[in-house]
Amino acid sequence: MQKLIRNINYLWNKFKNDNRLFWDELEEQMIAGDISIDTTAMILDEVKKNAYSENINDPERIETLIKSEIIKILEINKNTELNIPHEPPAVFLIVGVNGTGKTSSVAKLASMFKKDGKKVLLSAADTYRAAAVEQLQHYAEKLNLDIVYHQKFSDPGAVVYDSIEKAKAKGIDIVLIDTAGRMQTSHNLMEELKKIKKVISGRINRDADEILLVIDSTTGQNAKKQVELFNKSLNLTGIILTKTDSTSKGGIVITIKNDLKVPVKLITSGEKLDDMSYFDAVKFTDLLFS
Ligand SMILES: Nc1nc2c(ncn2[C@@H]2O[C@H](COP(=O)(O)OP(=O)(O)O)[C@@H](O)[C@H]2O)c(=O)[nH]1
Ligand SMILES: [Mg+2]
Repeated sequence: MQKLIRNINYLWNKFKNDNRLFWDELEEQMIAGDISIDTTAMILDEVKKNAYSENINDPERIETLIKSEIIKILEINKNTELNIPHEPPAVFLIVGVNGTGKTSSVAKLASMFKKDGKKVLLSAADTYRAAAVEQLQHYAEKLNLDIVYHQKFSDPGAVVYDSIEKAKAKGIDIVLIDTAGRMQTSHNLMEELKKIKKVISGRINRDADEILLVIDSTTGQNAKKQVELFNKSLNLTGIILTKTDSTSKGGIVITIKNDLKVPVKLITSGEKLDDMSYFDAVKFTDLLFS
């Protein structure tokens, strides 16, 4: 990940005689790091207030103040736990735009649960590309897991129906549903996903236990639009933030949390199966500043 604020010491010295320029530069860097304008202003207002009232004259302590404001935001209603009901199977729906990392996140989740001793079933509801099913089959083989798939272009709702029925019959603990990310229009995609959601609630008499949107951390401010769009149609329970090992700007997490109130529950940091972890506000903020 890219460092959120570069060279705070240098800036401090450069703008020694003009405080305003120093703060302006910080603001610019934070916005460039994908923190929204409003949230950046909120953070810096608080930081300035504290810096003045405590008479802080040290750029490193100002950085610490920014860090603690960010942690504060990320820890509000922190809810990274995945919802696993008492009565199996738990059903997790994984959604998101193409290429964000849905299928690989399904595999990483599966690997995580398998290590916990859970019985996992993969559901290949991205029926729009043959390669998508093959990719999931490959993971199922690698992890030695059950998988339900149909033919290309078949109804994804039917795949989900069969998956949940099979899970019930075989005493599966968790069903992980991989979905398509692209269709002719986002309207079609949302309608398709809503249909899948209905199939799920029809089978388990409750909503899907998790509806997780996969967001590629390198997409920048567009990620905010994706969260808004999917959340409006599907009522997300959380977000999986992928590719944090790349040169992404982590500020988008703060925007999602503060502006949209959807919790980031998991992050991935590489292509290996164990490159997934629960989101940790303090660790993540450390990463933003290191
Ligand atoms: N470096 C890196 N690559 C990732 C990560 N997560 C996913 N990818 C890669 O992103 C690409 C798209 O992933 P995929 O799961 O097929 O996306 P999908 O289209 O949403 O199903 C693949 O090449 C993945 O290996 C990550 O955390 N770090
Ligand atoms: Mg996929």
